[in-house]
Amino acid sequence: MTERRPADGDRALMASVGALMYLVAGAVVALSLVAPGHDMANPSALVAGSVAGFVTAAWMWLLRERLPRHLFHLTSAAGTVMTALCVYWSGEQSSPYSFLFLWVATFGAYFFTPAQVVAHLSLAGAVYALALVELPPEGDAFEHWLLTMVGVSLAAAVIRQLVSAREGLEAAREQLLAHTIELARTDPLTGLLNRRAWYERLEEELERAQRSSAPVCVAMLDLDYFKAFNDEHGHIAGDDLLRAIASVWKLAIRPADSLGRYGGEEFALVLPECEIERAVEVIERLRASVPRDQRCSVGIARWDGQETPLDLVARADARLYAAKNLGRDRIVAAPWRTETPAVRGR
Ligand code: GH3
Ligand code: MG
Ligand code: MG
Repeated sequence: MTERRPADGDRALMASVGALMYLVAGAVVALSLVAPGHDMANPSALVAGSVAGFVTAAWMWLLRERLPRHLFHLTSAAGTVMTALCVYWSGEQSSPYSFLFLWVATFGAYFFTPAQVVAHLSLAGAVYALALVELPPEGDAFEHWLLTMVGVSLAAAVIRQLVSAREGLEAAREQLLAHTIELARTDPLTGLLNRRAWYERLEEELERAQRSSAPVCVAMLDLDYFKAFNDEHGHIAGDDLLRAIASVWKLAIRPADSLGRYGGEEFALVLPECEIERAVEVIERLRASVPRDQRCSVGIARWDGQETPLDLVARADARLYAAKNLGRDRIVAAPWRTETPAVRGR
């Protein structure tokens, strides 16, 4: 059984609920003392018990999320012992104070693991039995004990069930959210990052490079005369080719590189910690691996350390169009500030 570990928010909730329970318990005992028709065996001890309840409530409320986790086991156990003492001080085996064991059971069922709840209920059963044994006999003490323990155990089981149901729903919701986010970031045809997700990755890489001063290159890759391929082989074959290119390229790059489908038959690649010479080598490898002898043109730009991601993409894009204008099936890459772009054909 994995133990649930409450975050600070949970601890604040635990402390608030615990404080409220102590407050109500203190008030119940105080009210029962002033209510007519009840002769308590030890009213001064009950007054002390009630005050202890108020003081504990105030203390838990004031410290809230600063209370260490293990302390809630202590406050629960203390509540259990106080409840048994109140039953004892009332002088009656049939004392209604025993319903305060419900507090301990419900608190534990909501915040603790099932094994811990069983431990707390066992403590309640033991100290309650002790209180009943020490009190003057009156009717069937065992029946009181049994009814109370069955009642509080059932309440704990119901709450535990509700908590499990809620946890199941939360897990399903988180899974759905993760799946939705994944879908929103993925290109449905190729499974690559879509344009938005790729652009976010580029922003992250540039932020990282800003800190490390490492070089970053961006390549825009566009298939040549792809319309003609579609016209000749059909759109389905075109889709198949796009998928095949995506999977071949994905295998050919490093895990740190980010490949995305930028548009119809246009891909984008971020190469972190990569100088332009090595980027050209990588792209040559990608171009050589395209199936069905499909050609492509590529523009590569190295980040100048200052320009925005959009400007960097625009620069790589301008070089892609230069490659198209120079006759396609080539790379145009020029190091930062170099006037004449380096041109590499097949
Ligand atoms: P260029 O060399 O100038 O890039 O020529 P091109 O034909 O590749 O470029 P153009 O922009 O004229 O046409 C792009 C083609 O890409 C047209 C379109 O049918 C095809 N295309 C875009 N997206 C998809 C897709 O998802 N599946 C298929 N099969 N084809 C696509
Ligand atoms: Mg094209
Ligand atoms: Mg295009």
